[in-house]
Amino acid sequence: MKVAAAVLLALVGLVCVDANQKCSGNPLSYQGKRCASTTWYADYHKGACGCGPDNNDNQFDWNHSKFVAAASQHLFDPGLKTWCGAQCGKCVKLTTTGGFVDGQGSHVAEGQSHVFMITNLCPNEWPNLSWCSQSSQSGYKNHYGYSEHFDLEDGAGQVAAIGWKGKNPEVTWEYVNCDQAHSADSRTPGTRTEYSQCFCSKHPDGGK
Ligand SMILES: *[C@@H]1O[C@H](CO)[C@@H](O)[C@H](O)[C@H]1NC(C)=O
Ligand SMILES: CC(=O)N[C@H]1CO[C@H](CO)[C@@H](O)[C@@H]1O
Repeated sequence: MKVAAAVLLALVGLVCVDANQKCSGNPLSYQGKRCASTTWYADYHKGACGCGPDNNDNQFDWNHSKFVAAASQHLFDPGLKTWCGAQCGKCVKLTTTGGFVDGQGSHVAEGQSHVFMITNLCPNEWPNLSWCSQSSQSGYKNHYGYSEHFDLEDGAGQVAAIGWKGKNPEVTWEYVNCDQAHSADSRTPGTRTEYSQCFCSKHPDGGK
């Protein structure tokens, strides 16, 4: 009986640690795909891919209102560039796992997919340290164990409209073709229609 009780307690303990996170393993994954954490933000700056006019820090309208995201540093640029990162203008399909981080979000039904273009960096610095602190010192994980993070722009309520705002759903992520995604859902920017306007599409080395 004692052994059974101990086993039961151990199992309950295991289940409770990450009760609401569906991803597991190292790196965290779910059904064979890599996992990431998500949050939302809204700002009026053109961001680290230069998606605004050359002469000021405004955004293009689409950079404010479409499905765009700030990626954590190692994803944004493996060489740790903070401007015109290698992944500027790439698109990621995010699919909810049904999981979330305890105390940092709430349940979103599993299997909802939307495609976001990377147009910004979520830097590894205050106030972004809990979500975007992946570095060699942290074992390339943020505080909640994820190797990648996407901060989703909600400048026009587009994250609220899909029911993700403030719920910060855990997702799986994979690269997809932006233009195909844009054809299927114009809330995803296209590379020819939209990303081609960004400074970093014209000067991928940052114009130096
Ligand atoms: C990162 O910091 C900016 C402010 O500099 C804030 O708007 C944004 O919500 C933060 N994102 C995360 C994921 O911490
Ligand atoms: C809401 C918003 O940020 N709109 C800006 C989008 O970008 C254009 C072009 O820079 C600006 O004129 C808008 O103010």
